[in-house]
Amino acid sequence: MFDTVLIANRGEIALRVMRACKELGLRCVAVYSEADREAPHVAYADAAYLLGPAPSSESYLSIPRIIEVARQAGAGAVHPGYGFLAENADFARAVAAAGMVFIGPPPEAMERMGGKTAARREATVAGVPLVPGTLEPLESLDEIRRLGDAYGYPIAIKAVGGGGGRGLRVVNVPGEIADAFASARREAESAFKNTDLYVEKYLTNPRHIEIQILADAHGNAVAIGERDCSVQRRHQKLIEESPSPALTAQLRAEMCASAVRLATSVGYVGAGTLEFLFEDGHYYFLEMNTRIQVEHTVTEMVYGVDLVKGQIRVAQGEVLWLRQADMTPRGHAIECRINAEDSLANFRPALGTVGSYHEPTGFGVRVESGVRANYRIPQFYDSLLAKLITWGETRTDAIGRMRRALADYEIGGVTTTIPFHQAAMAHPAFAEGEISVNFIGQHPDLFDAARAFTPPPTDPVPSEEAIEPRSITVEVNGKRFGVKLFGDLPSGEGQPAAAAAIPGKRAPGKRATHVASKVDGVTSPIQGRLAAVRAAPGQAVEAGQVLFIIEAMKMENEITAPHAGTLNEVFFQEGTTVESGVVLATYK
Ligand code: MV4
Repeated sequence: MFDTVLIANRGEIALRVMRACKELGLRCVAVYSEADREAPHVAYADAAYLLGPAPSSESYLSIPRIIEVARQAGAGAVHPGYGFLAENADFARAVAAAGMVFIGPPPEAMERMGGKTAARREATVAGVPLVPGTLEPLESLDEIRRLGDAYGYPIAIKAVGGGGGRGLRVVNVPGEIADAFASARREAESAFKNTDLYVEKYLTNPRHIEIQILADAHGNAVAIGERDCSVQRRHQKLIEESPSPALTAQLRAEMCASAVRLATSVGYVGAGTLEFLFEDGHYYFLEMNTRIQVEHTVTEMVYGVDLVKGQIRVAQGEVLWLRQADMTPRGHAIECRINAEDSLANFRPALGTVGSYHEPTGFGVRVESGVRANYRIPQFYDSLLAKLITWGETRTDAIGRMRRALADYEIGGVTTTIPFHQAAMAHPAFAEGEISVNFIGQHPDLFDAARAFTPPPTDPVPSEEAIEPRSITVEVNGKRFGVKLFGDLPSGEGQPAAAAAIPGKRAPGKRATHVASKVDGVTSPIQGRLAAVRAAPGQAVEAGQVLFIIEAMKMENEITAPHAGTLNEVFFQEGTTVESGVVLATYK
């Protein structure tokens, strides 16, 4: 199977995936845009590659470049995270065509659940309840009028290619149909290049409840409970929790069984989420997200399952190790999304540099962060800085812990959603579990409370002075290297004597980067591909013994031990491309 995973993403999810890889003994390769050179996910990886000059999302969306880097890095698998290419069937196919494993569902399953009406047809076949509505694209305004009469108003006109509320129009009376239809079509055309529309009965005050599933490649699947994600603003979720305050054990079991039936019937493999609306004790399938989601963390806390490791393990072909009967919730978990946004200005994105930064800690507190102290937030990506998750024996306990953790969270220099969350956690309706997709709109007093929680603005803390030895970062042919400098560069002319580097491993205090002159090791004199590695940590070697073979310009070059001794670390695997001057191995 694979031993190296390329993570085609950034921010907190890239770090989350890399932690899972490391725990499974897998090497992780990061990719980054120019805007992300200083990003934490780059420093945490075992190796990191520059994708290209585009600072925007473009870099992370370039399928050919990511495949090229994966090859170059010797990756055997690619994890897409969420967003970017995670639900792109062409990307999954390109990864497979390059001989690598896509850590996600088969592209066919992605496509079967991709279109909204296609997913509705699959749900019908699997016997999963749907909001009353059409299964095929609409033909005429008359058809919509007939449907409105049949379901009763309001009705929703939705785009087949839709998502995030785009292409959704609510129709309250028949007279609004023509305009709503035209406007939904225009939005669908520009947003998804697909003008197909369909109609559903519109539920006016539903909850958003979703079911997590994990399926293996052998036809087994489990549902790992639900998440209530009702608290959202403009289709951006802000607070998620598990279990839902609205579900009984009976309804949970029914929804879980529905989700497993639907996932298995489309040949789903990996982690996935089935979204439902929930109103008046009834649940209705909406759509499926064929990826790991931001809020997977609350499920992990309550069910004791590592979902990202789960994704990797089923991608390795493992038979599912979880049994549905064991999937019972324990306690309660809540996630607050910590965004760089001003909740008092309509959640407008806030730019800036994180100055001081202190995460809350203690029992039942989890932080999944993509930032650090003295970090300039690139403006090109979404505003999610971190996720704060608390667990408690009860929902009340989890809320109390969240209030404490939010108060302990210090993020200097940027406006965040922390005051909004403090207000939400203190709100009596939230305490009662009285939430729906309209929660924020129904409680304008949330913003008065958030104002009271807003700290006075802080100045960004200037970056710390570099401490001795000096660490610098160099990029060679688009590959990132950490170089540790002892002493000064010779002034003016030329380079320091054979400055050597190894990629990645940049955890503070245990850096594995060295200058050749100070290192007792084996250095590569050339750039090329490691055709053979005949060295292992702890191995006794003799002077002149061949330790590596590097293929360069179609020639094989033997790299030998400079003296007898015992090897300490060997930094590269066969197939890796190494640069000239890189330390390949060290002596004890
Ligand atoms: C609905 C609905 C009520 N009835 N469909 C909005 C985004 C899209 N993914 C589904 N959405 C909705 N579809 C029917 N038939 C209400 C919403 C909705 C919503 C759904 C989930 C989470 C937040 C929401 C906020 C507003 C509206």
